[in-house]
Amino acid sequence: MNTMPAALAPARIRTRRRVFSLSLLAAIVGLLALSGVASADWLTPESGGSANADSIDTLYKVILAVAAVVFFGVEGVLLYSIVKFRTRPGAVPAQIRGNTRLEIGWTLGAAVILVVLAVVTFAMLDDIRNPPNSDADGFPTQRIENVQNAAAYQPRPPNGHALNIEVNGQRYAWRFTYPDNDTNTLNNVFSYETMYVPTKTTVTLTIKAQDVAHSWWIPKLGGKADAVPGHLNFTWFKIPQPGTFRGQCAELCGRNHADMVAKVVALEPAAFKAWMDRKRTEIKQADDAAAKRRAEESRQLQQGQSPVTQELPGKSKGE
Ligand SMILES: [Cu+2]
Repeated sequence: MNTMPAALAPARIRTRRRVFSLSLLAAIVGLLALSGVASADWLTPESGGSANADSIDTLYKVILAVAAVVFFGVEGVLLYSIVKFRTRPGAVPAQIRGNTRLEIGWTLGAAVILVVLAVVTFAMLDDIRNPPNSDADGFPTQRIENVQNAAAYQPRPPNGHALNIEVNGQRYAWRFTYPDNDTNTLNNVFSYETMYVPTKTTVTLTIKAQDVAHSWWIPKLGGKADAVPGHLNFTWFKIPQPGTFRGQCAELCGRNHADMVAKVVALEPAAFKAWMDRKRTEIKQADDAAAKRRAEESRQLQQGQSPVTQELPGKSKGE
């Protein structure tokens, strides 16, 4: 007896199959084409700059591998069943209802996979979130709690020492302020766009925003950290070799968001010290020149003359 309803006539099934195949193909092509730059390291997060980025990449690959096994297993059984048990004129399939052993099996299987992934994730999370100590031959650093721009509750290495740099997101640039040993916050070494850091040294970042929400993101140096006005956020990296790492504000922050790039340049500790010393001298010269000019202007005002604005000598070339 043929009980097949008219809706499942062979011609309709062929059309549906064709629509399904074409949709699947379009979805795959679209996914690959549109992901573009967002796909970064093509399939997995970028790594190779800092240990936390490497751990994120490894964790991603472990989960991707497990997910791939599940995906191809399920899709394989699905495709096999579609072909093997497809409708044939006059054929009536076996009328089955439920299979307790199978159902318990795949429920337990899914639970075991989730538990394994949770255990692996929590085991690796520690390496991702918490900074390690600097190497013995790294740049000498202070205890984080003694640094002006650090927060008491931010994650720190076991020995408490790190180079803590303040990252301030502002439309449309990043400002980096380096720690020093006095309480005056106006004479610190700073730079824009390019952050110079020493190799083999744990660098902790205190991230904030001046105006709107931004997001600090140097892919090879770890995950994104939001820069939110009125809120402090933290991340860290430790770079073993000298190199340059590029990134980009990852939060749409306004018209020139695309120009809000960032670069981290890792130098050997001695070269980093030389850079710090040079910047400190430049800033000191500029401050002294400005103080001199202010004094000269107030002297001229007192004498009833109109102050003459002059070009600042020794002005720091912004980097
Ligand atoms: Cu931004």
